Amino acid sequence: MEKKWWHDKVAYQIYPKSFLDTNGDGIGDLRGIISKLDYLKKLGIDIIWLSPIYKSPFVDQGYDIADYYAIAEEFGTMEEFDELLAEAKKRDMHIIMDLVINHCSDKHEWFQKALADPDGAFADYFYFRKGKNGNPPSNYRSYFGGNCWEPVPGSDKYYFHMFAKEQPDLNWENPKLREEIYRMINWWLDKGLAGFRIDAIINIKKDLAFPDMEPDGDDGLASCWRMVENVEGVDALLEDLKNHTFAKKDAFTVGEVFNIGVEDLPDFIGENGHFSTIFDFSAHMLSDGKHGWYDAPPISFDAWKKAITDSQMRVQNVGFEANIIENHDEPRGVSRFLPDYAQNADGAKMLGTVSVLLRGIPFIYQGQEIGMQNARWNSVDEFDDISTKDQYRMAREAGLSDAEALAVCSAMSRDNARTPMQWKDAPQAGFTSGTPWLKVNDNYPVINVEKEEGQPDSVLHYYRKLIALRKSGEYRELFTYGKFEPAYENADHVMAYYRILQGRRVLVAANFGTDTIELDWEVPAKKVLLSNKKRTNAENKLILEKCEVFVTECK
Ligand code: TEU
Ligand code: CA
Repeated sequence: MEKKWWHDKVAYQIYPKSFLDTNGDGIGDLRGIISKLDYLKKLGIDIIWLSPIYKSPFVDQGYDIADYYAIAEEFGTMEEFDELLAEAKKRDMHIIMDLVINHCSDKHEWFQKALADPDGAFADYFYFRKGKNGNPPSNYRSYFGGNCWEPVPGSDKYYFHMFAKEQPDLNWENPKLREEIYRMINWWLDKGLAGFRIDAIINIKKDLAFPDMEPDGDDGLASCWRMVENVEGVDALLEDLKNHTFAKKDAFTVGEVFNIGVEDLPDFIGENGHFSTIFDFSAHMLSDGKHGWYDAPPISFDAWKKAITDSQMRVQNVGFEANIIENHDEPRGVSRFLPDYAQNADGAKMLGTVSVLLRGIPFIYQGQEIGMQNARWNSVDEFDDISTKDQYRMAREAGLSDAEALAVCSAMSRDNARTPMQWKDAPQAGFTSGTPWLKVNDNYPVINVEKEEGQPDSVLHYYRKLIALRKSGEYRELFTYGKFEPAYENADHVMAYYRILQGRRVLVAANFGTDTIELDWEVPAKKVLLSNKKRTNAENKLILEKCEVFVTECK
């Protein structure tokens, strides 16, 4: 396999709006990010992914872009962005941006021009279609609820949007549109960007006949993503995109791709795949409800273990996936994947170890490194997220009480990950001197960076050691290229695996249960490399206390 510059890197996702506010307006900003580069460097981060910072009306928190060439005023200026790039480079760190090109904002100049002339050239940057017998062109439900087709005022046409109605989908069949997008991508790469995280990219290929589909809800609509699943031809678009942009710059790209079949993996992340890597969402998809969050199934330990193990086995002969336990669309991993008794510092370390040492590119989401958890939500009015509001409405329509719908949203809301970063035990967790745009998690006096800096056994100190181990001279190659092999597969409550390279073997073993576990070694251990319980010696047996994880080199 040809080695790539990004194979052995560790990435960190920043959600700029909630990271650090330096001017008291309650919104995180670029200055805040610049001031924390040393913090991230010390953590061991190489690549920083910024969620969107482009000019936007923020209907979907910047995933609705009004100008691809401008920085949102809320976050700062282009000069500050250039400074961020330069400061990152000085520290040998790479910046990647979010690339949201399936759709733009309805405030984008292209869409405004399309509205002004629904039969003109700019309408063809989007999907403008006539209705059918007084109805929209098809019966698709958007991701955020309601029909995907919105009437174009003053015309008999509708425009298509898979997300909010303020996020019209871009017409990738139009070569003019593609050219504009490629020019924009190259403009950012020329500035010195290392690459992109690419949003909702599988959605760019539509079935241009927009056929009606069998409804899958009481609203008579069918989930729009089923149309995307049924259509062929996305590969050609993705290759065109890559060849006109990323390939020429050796850029690192991570695709947000759901639901591709194992047979498609080589096309996506093989040696000459469309992307460098794609996120592994297999554990997260375990809580996909049939209709929404209100019927999301709980995740059992065994299902979680199987999802991760299967995914590692599937991917390792093809390429690299990007491993996450959470991101800005998902609840906090500690609250979601750990049983109640493990939702503490030991559990956070255990989950982090299992995730970061998998084969693939680890992505750490802001606050994960201090063990941040879901917030307690007292009323639906406390949520800001467009998707959460829609899910609350759906839950109520399905017959859940206010309290039940609130409980569902509290468990699944995207705002759980978007509460401000907890820097210290000070008003608003040290995130802002003003009023934060979204409330701070009540647990900030206990979980915060400053406090954990002062505690040698904190989650933060542990994450530093964990990443340092992964990147250490002695183990870097093994953790990057070593094969993944499941270990102690039949032991209840145990998640364990080996990483193996050229006859060397490291074991990662964790006990997610409540009782101490004693097992005969499959392969005896010789040296403990990392432990969340201060274990330094390998015993005669494999012994794991409740919530214990350790990493050992085997004989
Ligand atoms: O997410 C795409 C996506 O499929 C998610 O919308 C998912 O269905 C949703 O989060 C469930 O609540 C990307 C971004 O990560 C997300 O933040 C954006 O809202 C979305 O695209 C639209 O740009
Ligand atoms: Ca600010």
